Amino acid sequence: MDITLVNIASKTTYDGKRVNLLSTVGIYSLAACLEQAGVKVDFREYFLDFEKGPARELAAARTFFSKSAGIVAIGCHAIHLPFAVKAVQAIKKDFPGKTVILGGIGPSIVAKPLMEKFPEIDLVVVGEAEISLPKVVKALLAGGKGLAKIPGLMLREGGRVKSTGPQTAVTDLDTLPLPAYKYLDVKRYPQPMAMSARGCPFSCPFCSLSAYWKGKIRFRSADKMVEELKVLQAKGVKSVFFADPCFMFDKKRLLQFIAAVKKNRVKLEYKCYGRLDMVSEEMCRLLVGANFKTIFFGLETGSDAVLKQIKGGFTVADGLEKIRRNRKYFPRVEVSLMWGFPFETLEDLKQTIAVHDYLKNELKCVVQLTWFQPFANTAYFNKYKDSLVRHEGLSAIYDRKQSRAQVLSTIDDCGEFDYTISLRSMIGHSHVYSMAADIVDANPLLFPDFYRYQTPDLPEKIRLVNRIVPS
Ligand code: B12
Ligand code: SF4
Repeated sequence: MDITLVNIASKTTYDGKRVNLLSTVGIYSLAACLEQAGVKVDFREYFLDFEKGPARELAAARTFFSKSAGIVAIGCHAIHLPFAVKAVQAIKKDFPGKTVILGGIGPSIVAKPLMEKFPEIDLVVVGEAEISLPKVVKALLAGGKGLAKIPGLMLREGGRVKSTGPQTAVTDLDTLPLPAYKYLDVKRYPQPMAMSARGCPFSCPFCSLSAYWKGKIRFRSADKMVEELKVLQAKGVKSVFFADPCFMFDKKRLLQFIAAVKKNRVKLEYKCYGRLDMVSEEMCRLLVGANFKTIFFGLETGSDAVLKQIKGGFTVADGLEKIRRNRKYFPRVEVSLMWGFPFETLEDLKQTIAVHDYLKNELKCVVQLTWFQPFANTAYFNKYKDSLVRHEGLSAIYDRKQSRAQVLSTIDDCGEFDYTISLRSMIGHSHVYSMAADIVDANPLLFPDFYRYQTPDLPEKIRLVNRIVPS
Protein backbone atom coordinates (compact mmCIF):
# COMPACT_ATOMS: atom_id res chain seq x y z
CA MET A 1 0.00 0.00 0.00
CA ASP A 2 1.21 3.51 -0.77
CA ILE A 3 -0.85 5.40 1.79
CA THR A 4 -2.96 4.70 4.86
CA LEU A 5 -5.85 7.15 4.69
CA VAL A 6 -7.69 7.56 7.99
CA ASN A 7 -10.85 9.37 9.03
CA ILE A 8 -11.12 9.96 12.77
CA ALA A 9 -14.63 9.93 14.18
CA SER A 10 -16.41 9.07 17.41
CA LYS A 11 -18.04 5.68 17.72
CA THR A 12 -21.59 5.84 16.39
CA THR A 13 -23.09 4.10 19.42
CA TYR A 14 -22.84 4.79 23.10
CA ASP A 15 -23.71 2.14 25.65
CA GLY A 16 -25.36 0.25 22.82
CA LYS A 17 -27.54 3.20 21.85
CA ARG A 18 -27.12 4.94 18.53
CA VAL A 19 -25.84 8.51 18.77
CA ASN A 20 -24.95 9.11 15.13
CA LEU A 21 -26.12 7.94 11.72
CA LEU A 22 -24.12 10.18 9.47
CA SER A 23 -20.97 9.59 7.51
CA THR A 24 -18.71 12.26 6.13
CA VAL A 25 -18.19 12.75 2.37
CA GLY A 26 -14.69 14.07 1.84
CA ILE A 27 -12.69 11.05 2.87
CA TYR A 28 -14.44 8.81 0.29
CA SER A 29 -13.90 11.43 -2.36
CA LEU A 30 -10.20 11.56 -1.51
CA ALA A 31 -9.93 7.77 -1.63
CA ALA A 32 -11.51 7.80 -5.11
CA CYS A 33 -9.14 10.52 -6.38
CA LEU A 34 -6.10 8.75 -5.00
CA GLU A 35 -7.12 5.48 -6.61
CA GLN A 36 -7.90 7.22 -9.89
CA ALA A 37 -4.34 8.56 -9.82
CA GLY A 38 -3.00 5.01 -9.42
CA VAL A 39 -2.20 5.29 -5.71
CA LYS A 40 -2.77 2.14 -3.61
CA VAL A 41 -4.96 3.14 -0.68
CA ASP A 42 -5.29 1.43 2.68
CA PHE A 43 -8.57 3.08 3.76
CA ARG A 44 -9.54 3.06 7.42
CA GLU A 45 -11.69 4.80 9.98
CA TYR A 46 -10.57 5.18 13.55
CA PHE A 47 -13.50 5.28 15.96
CA LEU A 48 -12.77 6.87 19.30
CA ASP A 49 -14.50 4.83 21.96
CA PHE A 50 -15.40 6.58 25.19
CA GLU A 51 -15.85 3.25 26.95
CA LYS A 52 -12.15 2.53 26.58
CA GLY A 53 -10.59 5.04 28.94
CA PRO A 54 -7.59 7.13 27.92
CA ALA A 55 -4.77 4.61 28.40
CA ARG A 56 -6.54 1.84 26.50
CA GLU A 57 -7.54 4.21 23.71
CA LEU A 58 -3.99 5.42 23.21
CA ALA A 59 -2.75 1.83 23.22
CA ALA A 60 -5.44 0.95 20.66
CA ALA A 61 -4.32 3.84 18.47
CA ARG A 62 -0.73 2.61 18.61
CA THR A 63 -1.84 -0.83 17.46
CA PHE A 64 -4.11 0.66 14.80
CA PHE A 65 -1.26 2.62 13.23
CA SER A 66 1.40 -0.06 13.68
CA LYS A 67 0.45 -1.79 10.45
CA SER A 68 0.23 1.27 8.26
CA ALA A 69 1.83 2.33 5.00
CA GLY A 70 4.93 4.53 4.85
CA ILE A 71 2.66 7.54 4.31
CA VAL A 72 -0.10 8.01 6.87
CA ALA A 73 -2.72 10.70 6.17
CA ILE A 74 -5.21 11.49 8.91
CA GLY A 75 -8.34 13.64 8.55
CA CYS A 76 -10.37 15.03 11.44
CA HIS A 77 -12.70 17.73 12.82
CA ALA A 78 -11.34 20.24 15.36
CA ILE A 79 -12.87 18.15 18.15
CA HIS A 80 -10.56 15.23 17.39
CA LEU A 81 -7.45 17.23 16.64
CA PRO A 82 -5.71 16.85 20.04
CA PHE A 83 -6.14 13.08 19.71
CA ALA A 84 -4.80 13.21 16.15
CA VAL A 85 -1.71 15.04 17.44
CA LYS A 86 -1.19 12.38 20.12
CA ALA A 87 -1.55 9.69 17.46
CA VAL A 88 1.00 11.43 15.23
CA GLN A 89 3.43 11.66 18.15
CA ALA A 90 3.01 7.93 18.81
CA ILE A 91 3.49 7.02 15.14
CA LYS A 92 6.63 9.11 14.91
CA LYS A 93 8.03 7.58 18.10
CA ASP A 94 7.35 4.04 16.95
CA PHE A 95 8.15 4.60 13.25
CA PRO A 96 10.30 7.69 12.77
CA GLY A 97 10.63 6.91 9.05
CA LYS A 98 6.93 7.29 8.23
CA THR A 99 5.59 10.50 6.75
CA VAL A 100 2.57 11.76 8.63
CA ILE A 101 0.09 14.11 6.98
CA LEU A 102 -2.91 15.80 8.57
CA GLY A 103 -5.90 17.21 6.69
CA GLY A 104 -9.60 18.08 6.94
CA ILE A 105 -11.21 21.02 8.67
CA GLY A 106 -9.64 20.52 12.12
CA PRO A 107 -5.96 20.69 11.14
CA SER A 108 -6.49 23.00 8.14
CA ILE A 109 -7.81 25.98 10.08
CA VAL A 110 -4.78 26.05 12.39
CA ALA A 111 -2.21 24.54 10.02
CA LYS A 112 0.75 26.88 10.55
CA PRO A 113 0.73 27.29 14.35
CA LEU A 114 -0.10 23.59 14.69
CA MET A 115 2.98 22.53 12.76
CA GLU A 116 5.12 25.06 14.55
CA LYS A 117 4.05 23.62 17.89
CA PHE A 118 4.20 19.93 17.00
CA PRO A 119 7.30 19.04 14.99
CA GLU A 120 6.11 15.45 14.54
CA ILE A 121 3.60 16.58 11.90
CA ASP A 122 5.35 16.47 8.55
CA LEU A 123 2.70 18.15 6.44
CA VAL A 124 -0.78 19.59 6.52
CA VAL A 125 -2.76 19.39 3.29
CA VAL A 126 -4.95 22.44 3.71
CA GLY A 127 -8.59 22.53 2.63
CA GLU A 128 -10.15 20.41 -0.06
CA ALA A 129 -7.52 17.91 -1.03
CA GLU A 130 -8.71 16.04 -4.11
CA ILE A 131 -6.20 17.80 -6.34
CA SER A 132 -3.31 18.19 -3.91
CA LEU A 133 -3.22 14.88 -2.00
CA PRO A 134 -2.58 12.59 -5.01
CA LYS A 135 0.23 14.93 -6.08
CA VAL A 136 1.68 14.90 -2.57
CA VAL A 137 1.67 11.11 -2.42
CA LYS A 138 3.32 10.84 -5.83
CA ALA A 139 5.96 13.39 -4.85
CA LEU A 140 6.65 11.57 -1.56
CA LEU A 141 6.89 8.20 -3.29
CA ALA A 142 9.42 9.77 -5.64
CA GLY A 143 11.59 10.94 -2.74
CA GLY A 144 9.89 14.18 -1.71
CA LYS A 145 11.05 16.39 -4.56
CA GLY A 146 8.60 18.95 -5.89
CA LEU A 147 6.41 19.17 -2.78
CA ALA A 148 7.05 22.90 -2.49
CA LYS A 149 5.48 23.39 -5.93
CA ILE A 150 2.14 21.85 -4.92
CA PRO A 151 -0.29 24.59 -3.83
CA GLY A 152 -2.29 24.14 -0.64
CA LEU A 153 0.33 22.64 1.66
CA MET A 154 1.88 23.66 4.94
CA LEU A 155 5.29 22.06 4.99
CA ARG A 156 8.72 22.25 6.61
CA GLU A 157 11.56 23.81 4.71
CA GLY A 158 14.94 24.66 6.17
CA GLY A 159 13.58 24.31 9.70
CA ARG A 160 10.68 26.66 9.06
CA VAL A 161 7.00 26.05 8.46
CA LYS A 162 6.00 27.40 5.07
CA SER A 163 2.80 27.64 3.07
CA THR A 164 2.91 26.71 -0.60
CA GLY A 165 0.05 29.13 -1.27
CA PRO A 166 -3.69 28.70 -1.52
CA GLN A 167 -5.08 25.28 -2.41
CA THR A 168 -6.31 24.52 -5.90
CA ALA A 169 -10.05 24.29 -5.46
CA VAL A 170 -12.03 21.91 -7.63
CA THR A 171 -13.78 24.33 -9.97
CA ASP A 172 -15.99 21.78 -11.71
CA LEU A 173 -17.26 19.27 -9.16
CA ASP A 174 -18.52 17.01 -11.95
CA THR A 175 -14.92 16.24 -12.89
CA LEU A 176 -14.43 14.40 -9.59
CA PRO A 177 -14.86 10.63 -9.61
CA LEU A 178 -17.76 9.31 -7.53
CA PRO A 179 -16.78 9.00 -3.87
CA ALA A 180 -15.35 5.53 -3.13
CA TYR A 181 -18.47 4.30 -1.37
CA LYS A 182 -17.13 0.77 -1.48
CA TYR A 183 -15.51 1.80 1.82
CA LEU A 184 -18.76 3.08 3.34
CA ASP A 185 -20.03 0.84 6.11
CA VAL A 186 -23.79 1.18 5.74
CA LYS A 187 -24.52 -0.65 8.99
CA ARG A 188 -22.51 1.92 10.85
CA TYR A 189 -23.71 4.85 8.78
CA PRO A 190 -27.29 4.20 7.66
CA GLN A 191 -27.72 7.84 6.62
CA PRO A 192 -24.68 8.84 4.57
CA MET A 193 -23.99 12.45 3.67
CA ALA A 194 -23.84 13.59 0.07
CA MET A 195 -22.66 16.94 -1.21
CA SER A 196 -24.46 18.78 -4.02
CA ALA A 197 -22.32 21.91 -3.82
CA ARG A 198 -19.26 23.37 -2.12
CA GLY A 199 -18.74 26.85 -0.76
CA CYS A 200 -21.20 29.33 0.67
CA PRO A 201 -21.77 32.91 -0.51
CA PHE A 202 -22.60 34.09 3.00
CA SER A 203 -19.93 34.74 5.54
CA CYS A 204 -21.60 34.36 8.90
CA PRO A 205 -18.92 35.51 11.34
CA PHE A 206 -19.32 32.51 13.65
CA CYS A 207 -19.11 29.83 11.00
CA SER A 208 -16.06 27.73 10.32
CA LEU A 209 -17.52 26.51 7.04
CA SER A 210 -17.40 29.89 5.37
CA ALA A 211 -13.79 30.33 6.49
CA TYR A 212 -12.96 26.85 5.22
CA TRP A 213 -14.74 26.51 1.90
CA LYS A 214 -14.36 30.18 1.00
CA GLY A 215 -17.14 32.11 -0.65
CA LYS A 216 -17.45 30.86 -4.17
CA ILE A 217 -20.15 28.23 -4.67
CA ARG A 218 -19.62 25.35 -7.02
CA PHE A 219 -22.55 23.09 -7.87
CA ARG A 220 -22.67 19.52 -9.04
CA SER A 221 -25.02 18.67 -11.86
CA ALA A 222 -28.23 16.79 -11.15
CA ASP A 223 -27.05 13.87 -13.29
CA LYS A 224 -23.88 13.42 -11.26
CA MET A 225 -25.77 13.63 -8.00
CA VAL A 226 -28.19 10.98 -9.19
CA GLU A 227 -25.32 8.72 -10.27
CA GLU A 228 -24.01 8.94 -6.72
CA LEU A 229 -27.41 8.29 -5.18
CA LYS A 230 -27.80 5.18 -7.33
CA VAL A 231 -24.56 3.79 -5.95
CA LEU A 232 -25.75 4.45 -2.41
CA GLN A 233 -29.13 2.89 -3.13
CA ALA A 234 -27.47 -0.22 -4.54
CA LYS A 235 -25.55 -0.52 -1.26
CA GLY A 236 -28.81 -0.69 0.65
CA VAL A 237 -28.91 2.92 1.83
CA LYS A 238 -32.45 4.21 2.46
CA SER A 239 -31.81 7.81 3.44
CA VAL A 240 -29.28 10.48 2.44
CA PHE A 241 -28.43 13.84 4.04
CA PHE A 242 -27.18 16.59 1.73
CA ALA A 243 -24.36 18.20 3.72
CA ASP A 244 -24.06 21.42 1.75
CA PRO A 245 -25.62 24.60 3.07
CA CYS A 246 -26.70 25.60 -0.45
CA PHE A 247 -28.91 22.70 -1.45
CA MET A 248 -31.97 24.84 -2.05
CA PHE A 249 -30.35 28.04 -3.25
CA ASP A 250 -31.39 27.68 -6.82
CA LYS A 251 -34.91 26.63 -7.81
CA LYS A 252 -33.94 25.72 -11.36
CA ARG A 253 -31.30 23.35 -10.08
CA LEU A 254 -33.71 21.86 -7.57
CA LEU A 255 -36.19 21.14 -10.36
CA GLN A 256 -33.45 19.49 -12.43
CA PHE A 257 -32.51 17.33 -9.47
CA ILE A 258 -36.10 16.28 -8.84
CA ALA A 259 -36.61 15.43 -12.52
CA ALA A 260 -33.39 13.39 -12.62
CA VAL A 261 -34.34 11.46 -9.48
CA LYS A 262 -37.74 10.62 -10.94
CA LYS A 263 -36.37 9.65 -14.33
CA ASN A 264 -33.83 7.32 -12.76
CA ARG A 265 -36.34 5.87 -10.30
CA VAL A 266 -34.14 6.59 -7.31
CA LYS A 267 -36.18 5.73 -4.25
CA LEU A 268 -34.44 7.25 -1.31
CA GLU A 269 -35.48 9.55 1.50
CA TYR A 270 -33.61 12.81 1.93
CA LYS A 271 -32.68 15.45 4.44
CA CYS A 272 -31.18 18.83 3.61
CA TYR A 273 -30.31 22.22 5.06
CA GLY A 274 -32.60 25.15 4.33
CA ARG A 275 -31.86 28.85 4.72
CA LEU A 276 -34.73 30.69 6.34
CA ASP A 277 -34.28 33.81 4.25
CA MET A 278 -34.45 31.81 1.02
CA VAL A 279 -36.94 29.06 1.65
CA SER A 280 -40.42 29.37 0.15
CA GLU A 281 -43.53 27.25 0.51
CA GLU A 282 -43.29 26.33 -3.14
CA MET A 283 -39.79 24.98 -2.63
CA CYS A 284 -40.87 23.04 0.43
CA ARG A 285 -43.71 21.46 -1.52
CA LEU A 286 -41.27 20.51 -4.26
CA LEU A 287 -38.87 18.98 -1.77
CA VAL A 288 -41.55 17.01 -0.01
CA GLY A 289 -42.88 15.77 -3.37
CA ALA A 290 -39.38 14.47 -4.06
CA ASN A 291 -39.31 12.50 -0.79
CA PHE A 292 -37.45 14.96 1.42
CA LYS A 293 -38.51 13.94 4.91
CA THR A 294 -36.39 16.28 7.01
CA ILE A 295 -35.23 19.86 6.71
CA PHE A 296 -32.72 21.53 9.02
CA PHE A 297 -32.95 25.28 9.61
CA GLY A 298 -30.34 27.46 11.32
CA LEU A 299 -32.39 30.06 13.18
CA GLU A 300 -29.41 30.33 15.58
CA THR A 301 -30.99 32.58 18.23
CA GLY A 302 -34.28 33.82 19.61
CA SER A 303 -33.00 37.37 20.01
CA ASP A 304 -33.25 39.94 17.22
CA ALA A 305 -30.32 41.86 18.67
CA VAL A 306 -28.11 38.78 18.39
CA LEU A 307 -29.53 37.71 15.03
CA LYS A 308 -28.76 41.10 13.56
CA GLN A 309 -25.12 40.73 14.55
CA ILE A 310 -24.58 37.14 13.48
CA LYS A 311 -26.70 36.76 10.36
CA GLY A 312 -28.97 39.61 9.45
CA GLY A 313 -31.41 39.61 6.56
CA PHE A 314 -34.42 38.41 8.55
CA THR A 315 -35.92 38.75 12.03
CA VAL A 316 -36.69 36.03 14.56
CA ALA A 317 -40.42 36.53 13.89
CA ASP A 318 -39.82 36.11 10.12
CA GLY A 319 -37.85 32.95 10.77
CA LEU A 320 -40.46 31.49 13.09
CA GLU A 321 -43.23 32.29 10.65
CA LYS A 322 -41.35 30.50 7.85
CA ILE A 323 -40.82 27.47 10.06
CA ARG A 324 -44.48 27.52 11.15
CA ARG A 325 -45.77 27.72 7.58
CA ASN A 326 -43.50 24.99 6.27
CA ARG A 327 -43.76 22.70 9.28
CA LYS A 328 -46.78 20.91 7.85
CA TYR A 329 -44.92 19.73 4.77
CA PHE A 330 -42.11 17.82 6.46
CA PRO A 331 -42.48 14.90 8.85
CA ARG A 332 -39.45 16.25 10.68
CA VAL A 333 -38.10 19.79 11.01
CA GLU A 334 -34.84 20.39 12.88
CA VAL A 335 -33.79 23.80 14.10
CA SER A 336 -30.45 24.88 15.48
CA LEU A 337 -30.10 27.53 18.17
CA MET A 338 -26.93 28.71 19.87
CA TRP A 339 -26.25 30.58 23.05
CA GLY A 340 -23.17 32.07 24.71
CA PHE A 341 -22.15 34.76 22.21
CA PRO A 342 -19.73 37.28 23.78
CA PHE A 343 -22.30 40.06 23.32
CA GLU A 344 -25.38 38.06 24.36
CA THR A 345 -27.28 39.48 27.36
CA LEU A 346 -29.24 37.42 29.84
CA GLU A 347 -32.40 38.79 28.24
CA ASP A 348 -31.21 37.58 24.81
CA LEU A 349 -30.77 34.09 26.19
CA LYS A 350 -34.21 34.14 27.81
CA GLN A 351 -35.67 34.99 24.40
CA THR A 352 -33.72 32.12 22.84
CA ILE A 353 -35.03 29.71 25.44
CA ALA A 354 -38.59 30.92 24.86
CA VAL A 355 -38.13 30.30 21.13
CA HIS A 356 -36.63 26.88 21.90
CA ASP A 357 -39.69 25.96 23.95
CA TYR A 358 -42.09 27.28 21.30
CA LEU A 359 -40.36 25.34 18.50
CA LYS A 360 -40.25 22.18 20.52
CA ASN A 361 -43.61 22.23 22.23
CA GLU A 362 -45.85 24.09 19.79
CA LEU A 363 -44.31 23.37 16.40
CA LYS A 364 -42.99 19.93 17.40
CA CYS A 365 -39.60 20.58 15.85
CA VAL A 366 -36.42 18.82 16.92
CA VAL A 367 -34.39 21.66 18.41
CA GLN A 368 -30.69 21.79 19.17
CA LEU A 369 -29.50 24.38 21.66
CA THR A 370 -25.74 24.45 21.64
CA TRP A 371 -23.25 26.50 23.64
CA PHE A 372 -21.59 28.51 20.88
CA GLN A 373 -18.19 26.97 20.19
CA PRO A 374 -15.14 28.99 19.21
CA PHE A 375 -13.63 27.74 15.97
CA ALA A 376 -10.25 29.00 14.87
CA ASN A 377 -9.99 31.22 11.83
CA THR A 378 -13.56 32.53 11.97
CA ALA A 379 -14.27 36.26 12.11
CA TYR A 380 -15.48 35.93 15.72
CA PHE A 381 -12.43 33.98 16.73
CA ASN A 382 -10.17 36.69 15.39
CA LYS A 383 -12.20 39.26 17.29
CA TYR A 384 -12.78 37.47 20.61
CA LYS A 385 -9.95 34.96 20.98
CA ASP A 386 -8.57 36.85 23.98
CA SER A 387 -11.72 36.10 25.93
CA LEU A 388 -11.67 32.30 25.80
CA VAL A 389 -12.79 30.78 29.09
CA ARG A 390 -12.63 27.36 30.61
CA HIS A 391 -15.67 27.54 32.80
CA GLU A 392 -16.73 24.93 35.34
CA GLY A 393 -20.00 24.76 33.40
CA LEU A 394 -17.95 22.96 30.77
CA SER A 395 -17.27 20.13 33.21
CA ALA A 396 -18.78 17.63 30.80
CA ILE A 397 -15.98 18.42 28.39
CA TYR A 398 -13.22 18.03 30.94
CA ASP A 399 -14.51 15.31 33.21
CA ARG A 400 -15.30 11.87 31.82
CA LYS A 401 -17.44 10.85 34.79
CA GLN A 402 -19.50 14.02 34.63
CA SER A 403 -19.78 13.65 30.89
CA ARG A 404 -20.91 10.06 31.15
CA ALA A 405 -23.65 10.92 33.62
CA GLN A 406 -24.84 13.80 31.45
CA VAL A 407 -24.67 11.83 28.23
CA LEU A 408 -26.72 9.00 29.68
CA SER A 409 -29.36 11.33 31.08
CA THR A 410 -29.53 13.18 27.75
CA ILE A 411 -29.91 9.99 25.75
CA ASP A 412 -32.77 8.93 27.96
CA ASP A 413 -34.38 12.35 27.92
CA CYS A 414 -34.33 13.06 24.24
CA GLY A 415 -34.72 9.59 22.81
CA GLU A 416 -33.97 11.11 19.41
CA PHE A 417 -30.48 10.35 18.22
CA ASP A 418 -30.38 13.43 16.02
CA TYR A 419 -31.21 15.71 18.89
CA THR A 420 -27.94 14.83 20.45
CA ILE A 421 -25.54 17.14 18.68
CA SER A 422 -24.20 18.49 21.94
CA LEU A 423 -24.14 14.93 23.16
CA ARG A 424 -21.82 13.93 20.35
CA SER A 425 -19.71 16.89 21.14
CA MET A 426 -19.60 15.95 24.81
CA ILE A 427 -18.68 12.35 24.10
CA GLY A 428 -15.93 13.44 21.75
CA HIS A 429 -14.58 16.33 23.76
CA SER A 430 -14.37 14.68 27.19
CA HIS A 431 -12.80 11.54 25.77
CA VAL A 432 -10.27 13.45 23.70
CA TYR A 433 -9.51 15.74 26.64
CA SER A 434 -8.85 12.74 28.88
CA MET A 435 -6.01 11.76 26.56
CA ALA A 436 -4.68 15.17 25.62
CA ALA A 437 -5.31 17.53 28.55
CA ASP A 438 -1.67 18.65 28.55
CA ILE A 439 -1.74 20.00 25.00
CA VAL A 440 -5.30 21.38 25.17
CA ASP A 441 -4.54 23.28 28.39
CA ALA A 442 -1.29 24.67 27.01
CA ASN A 443 -2.68 25.69 23.60
CA PRO A 444 -6.16 27.25 23.78
CA LEU A 445 -5.66 29.00 20.45
CA LEU A 446 -4.95 25.71 18.68
CA PHE A 447 -7.83 23.85 20.31
CA PRO A 448 -10.39 26.60 21.02
CA ASP A 449 -13.46 24.38 20.74
CA PHE A 450 -12.48 22.96 24.15
CA TYR A 451 -13.15 26.46 25.51
CA ARG A 452 -15.95 29.00 25.22
CA TYR A 453 -16.08 32.79 24.84
CA GLN A 454 -16.66 34.89 27.95
CA THR A 455 -20.28 35.97 28.01
CA PRO A 456 -22.18 38.16 30.52
CA ASP A 457 -24.03 36.50 33.43
CA LEU A 458 -22.54 33.10 32.67
CA PRO A 459 -23.51 31.24 35.89
CA GLU A 460 -27.15 32.24 35.52
CA LYS A 461 -27.12 31.36 31.83
CA ILE A 462 -25.73 27.90 32.57
CA ARG A 463 -28.45 27.37 35.16
CA LEU A 464 -31.12 28.27 32.60
CA VAL A 465 -29.68 26.23 29.79
CA ASN A 466 -29.05 23.12 31.86
CA ARG A 467 -32.78 22.90 32.29
CA ILE A 468 -32.93 22.02 28.60
CA VAL A 469 -29.82 20.12 27.72
CA PRO A 470 -26.49 19.69 29.48
CA SER A 471 -23.90 21.98 27.96
C1 B12 B 1 -20.72 14.92 8.17
C2 B12 B 1 -20.45 15.90 9.26
C3 B12 B 1 -20.34 15.39 10.54
C4 B12 B 1 -20.46 13.92 10.89
C5 B12 B 1 -19.06 13.29 10.82
C6 B12 B 1 -19.12 11.87 10.46
C7 B12 B 1 -17.75 11.25 10.40
N1 B12 B 1 -17.79 10.00 10.31
O1 B12 B 1 -16.70 11.84 10.41
C8 B12 B 1 -21.00 14.01 12.34
C9 B12 B 1 -22.49 14.10 12.29
C10 B12 B 1 -20.60 12.90 13.29
C11 B12 B 1 -20.44 15.35 12.73
C12 B12 B 1 -20.27 15.69 14.04
C13 B12 B 1 -19.77 16.89 14.42
N2 B12 B 1 -19.49 17.93 13.63
CO1 B12 B 1 -19.60 17.89 11.71
N3 B12 B 1 -20.00 18.12 9.91
C14 B12 B 1 -20.31 17.28 9.00
C15 B12 B 1 -20.61 18.06 7.71
C16 B12 B 1 -22.11 18.31 7.67
C17 B12 B 1 -20.24 17.44 6.40
C18 B12 B 1 -18.77 17.07 6.27
C19 B12 B 1 -18.52 16.76 4.86
O2 B12 B 1 -18.73 15.65 4.45
N4 B12 B 1 -18.12 17.76 4.07
C20 B12 B 1 -17.94 17.70 2.67
C21 B12 B 1 -16.58 17.17 2.25
C22 B12 B 1 -16.36 17.32 0.77
O3 B12 B 1 -15.62 17.87 2.95
P1 B12 B 1 -14.73 17.24 4.04
O4 B12 B 1 -15.32 16.00 4.59
O5 B12 B 1 -14.34 18.28 4.99
O6 B12 B 1 -13.45 16.77 3.19
C23 B12 B 1 -12.63 17.59 2.39
C24 B12 B 1 -11.54 18.33 3.14
O7 B12 B 1 -11.86 18.64 4.47
C25 B12 B 1 -10.33 17.49 3.02
N5 B12 B 1 -10.15 16.35 3.93
C26 B12 B 1 -11.05 15.66 4.64
N6 B12 B 1 -10.49 14.63 5.27
C27 B12 B 1 -9.19 14.65 4.96
C28 B12 B 1 -8.17 13.80 5.32
C29 B12 B 1 -6.89 14.07 4.85
C30 B12 B 1 -5.78 13.18 5.23
C31 B12 B 1 -6.65 15.19 4.02
C32 B12 B 1 -5.29 15.47 3.55
C33 B12 B 1 -7.70 16.04 3.66
C34 B12 B 1 -8.95 15.76 4.13
O8 B12 B 1 -10.48 16.99 1.72
C35 B12 B 1 -11.85 16.62 1.53
C36 B12 B 1 -12.24 16.69 0.09
O9 B12 B 1 -12.14 17.97 -0.42
C37 B12 B 1 -19.82 19.37 7.95
C38 B12 B 1 -20.41 20.55 7.24
C39 B12 B 1 -19.96 20.59 5.79
N7 B12 B 1 -20.90 20.92 4.94
O10 B12 B 1 -18.81 20.33 5.44
C40 B12 B 1 -19.90 19.49 9.46
C41 B12 B 1 -18.72 20.09 10.19
C42 B12 B 1 -17.46 19.51 9.61
N8 B12 B 1 -18.92 19.59 11.57
C43 B12 B 1 -18.66 20.45 12.48
C44 B12 B 1 -18.86 20.25 13.86
C45 B12 B 1 -18.69 21.45 14.76
C46 B12 B 1 -19.21 19.02 14.39
C47 B12 B 1 -19.40 18.68 15.86
C48 B12 B 1 -18.25 19.10 16.76
C49 B12 B 1 -20.74 19.29 16.25
C50 B12 B 1 -21.10 19.23 17.70
N9 B12 B 1 -21.03 20.36 18.36
O11 B12 B 1 -21.43 18.19 18.18
C51 B12 B 1 -19.53 17.16 15.85
C52 B12 B 1 -18.25 16.41 16.23
C53 B12 B 1 -18.62 15.27 17.10
C54 B12 B 1 -17.89 14.02 16.95
N10 B12 B 1 -17.64 13.44 18.08
O12 B12 B 1 -17.57 13.53 15.86
C55 B12 B 1 -18.12 21.70 11.87
C56 B12 B 1 -16.60 21.67 11.89
C57 B12 B 1 -16.00 22.58 12.83
C58 B12 B 1 -14.53 22.37 12.93
N11 B12 B 1 -13.84 23.46 12.78
O13 B12 B 1 -14.04 21.28 13.12
C59 B12 B 1 -18.69 21.63 10.42
C60 B12 B 1 -17.85 22.39 9.40
C61 B12 B 1 -20.13 22.20 10.46
C62 B12 B 1 -20.22 23.61 10.99
N12 B12 B 1 -20.36 24.61 10.18
O14 B12 B 1 -20.19 23.81 12.18
N13 B12 B 1 -20.19 16.12 11.67
S1 SF4 C 1 -23.74 29.42 8.79
FE1 SF4 C 1 -24.49 28.50 6.87
S2 SF4 C 1 -25.04 30.30 5.61
FE2 SF4 C 1 -23.70 31.08 7.24
S3 SF4 C 1 -21.66 31.04 6.33
FE3 SF4 C 1 -21.94 29.10 7.46
S4 SF4 C 1 -22.63 27.66 5.92
FE4 SF4 C 1 -22.93 29.73 5.06
